[in-house]
Amino acid sequence: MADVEALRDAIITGQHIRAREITEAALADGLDPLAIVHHFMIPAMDEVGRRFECNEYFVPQLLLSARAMKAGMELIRPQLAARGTPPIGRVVLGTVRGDLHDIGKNLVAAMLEGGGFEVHDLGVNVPPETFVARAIETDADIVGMSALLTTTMGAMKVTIEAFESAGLRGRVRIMVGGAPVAQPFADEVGADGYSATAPGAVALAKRLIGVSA
Ligand code: B1M
Repeated sequence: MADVEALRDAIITGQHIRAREITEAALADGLDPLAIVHHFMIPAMDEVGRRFECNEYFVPQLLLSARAMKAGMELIRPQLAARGTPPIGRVVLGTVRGDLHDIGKNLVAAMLEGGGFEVHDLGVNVPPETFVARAIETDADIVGMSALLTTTMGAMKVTIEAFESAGLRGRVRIMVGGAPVAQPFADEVGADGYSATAPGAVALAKRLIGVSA
């Protein structure tokens, strides 16, 4: 029986091999992948953030914890995706220019895949023109942007303006998210929707393309 409680500690203390082993064992025991994410992984990263805020942790510890979270997510992701039905829409997703945070964005990608979307994940530090080019290339229905820094939120506005300049604004729905983003900001930059969470992003994406959740 997997000691899934220990996953939280493995992530907080940055033990990526242990995090992977526990996740593997938990999945083999039949634990719900989403429950693993929500009950153990996200709370672990919240604790890492808390320690960073009060100077108990510094950037190296953040990186180790992020690596441990990713090690577990690599196993969770295909299982979430496997739950899905045929694609109900295409999403181009990325973390905006200047921003290297990708844990939340990866979670959103996995949840969207699990929710039946075809996801084109552009990674981090994505320039506006790349969002536009990939949206055209993939004939995307939705573009999703993530930002974790107050200093990079502005890139969402610039990216939306790039879609306007390309004459695509009427064709593509745009959704935004990430810890510093909120509904008033989403309204201000002209996004079509905002979600505070990864599961919420799936419901929002469905709403944006007119599919009932
Ligand atoms: Co950074 N960092 N970081 N960091 N980091 C934060 C964000 C920070 C709040 C920490 C702090 O000071 N308290 C702070 C930002 C402060 C601010 O802007 N006001 C900060 C800072 C300052 C920095 C650096 C500048 C530090 C430095 O170098 N001095 C630097 C910036 C680098 C850059 O991006 N250019 C930096 C670097 C890093 C690491 C590389 C070390 C690492 C990232 C590793 C990685 O992602 N691969 C890191 C981490 C891990 C964090 C914290 C601790 C955790 C972030 C995280 O992964 N959370 C974070 C503190 C915190 O959040 N408590 C912090 C878990 C994740 C699941 O949540 O991403 O919010 P989140 O995603 C959620 C929702 O927001 C939503 O769904 C997810 C789950 O439900 N969501 C969406 C996200 N995207 C969405 C998109 C949607 C919809 C929903 O639609 C498209």
